[in-house]
Amino acid sequence: MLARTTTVAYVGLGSNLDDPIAQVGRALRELAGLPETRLIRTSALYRTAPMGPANQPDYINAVAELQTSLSPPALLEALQCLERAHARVRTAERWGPRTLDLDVLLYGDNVLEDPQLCIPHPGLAVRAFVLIPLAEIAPTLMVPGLGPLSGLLAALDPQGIERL
Ligand code: A4P
Ligand code: MG
Repeated sequence: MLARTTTVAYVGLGSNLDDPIAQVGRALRELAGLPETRLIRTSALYRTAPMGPANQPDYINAVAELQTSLSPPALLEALQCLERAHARVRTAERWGPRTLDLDVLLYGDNVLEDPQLCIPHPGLAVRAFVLIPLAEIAPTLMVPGLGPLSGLLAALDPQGIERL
């Protein structure tokens, strides 16, 4: 059998509604079940203060490392399918509460600038709730276009992030 090319991708998970710890735990198991994909590593869960509207519950965030032969759009589609299965209803409120948010943070060293799929994820460099769990599982990572993860992390305020 021919081996298919696989790429290491990182996915950010976030939830702040309907038992967020259970939502994220279930989503990690579901990532392990995606087609053409292996779940390589997962970070701990982190309780994080909300970015955006302050009148919403704290989030639970985590990051997963995948090895996948899904293309970037196919991976995004698979993640959105999982979001829908978690009864996520998109509202007009930017950065509002959600049962499950799955973001493609990185896909190998690819750089994509399509608004439908922007990689590295546009918020990556400035979000401690993404960089801290990412650094836990990939401390020596180079972020395409942005340099070493350790440098991004050093520039951030780690306040409001609690490792569970
Ligand atoms: N899209 C483009 N690039 C990507 C990518 N790399 N990964 C497009 C995933 N999606 C990507 O996403 C909107 C559109 O982005 C998608 O249709 C996709 O084609 P969405 O999930 O529907 O919308 P959203 O998540 O509500 O919007 P936004 O602005 O992306 O929100 P964020 O940035 O995800 O922020 N506070 C804490 N502490 N922890 C959090 O996890 N999350 C948010 C949401 C707010 N505050 C938070 C947290
Ligand atoms: Mg999202």
